Amino acid sequence: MKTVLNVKGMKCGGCETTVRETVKACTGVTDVKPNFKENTVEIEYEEGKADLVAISKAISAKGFQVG
Ligand SMILES: [Cu+2]
Repeated sequence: MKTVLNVKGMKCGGCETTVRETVKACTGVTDVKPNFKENTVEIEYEEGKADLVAISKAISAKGFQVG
């Protein structure tokens, strides 16, 4: 499964790395592609294993705005 979240607050490649590592640490996530210029985070995940609400909360906890 693949989804794209709108994430505001990423300003550079370092922010992308923070988001990538944060999301990759979540259960069921197989790939993460953040794009700070477009304010998007593409997430590939295993359906039934990944919890998108938990992923969104993890991103928010790092200081970015999801939604
Ligand atoms: Cu940054």
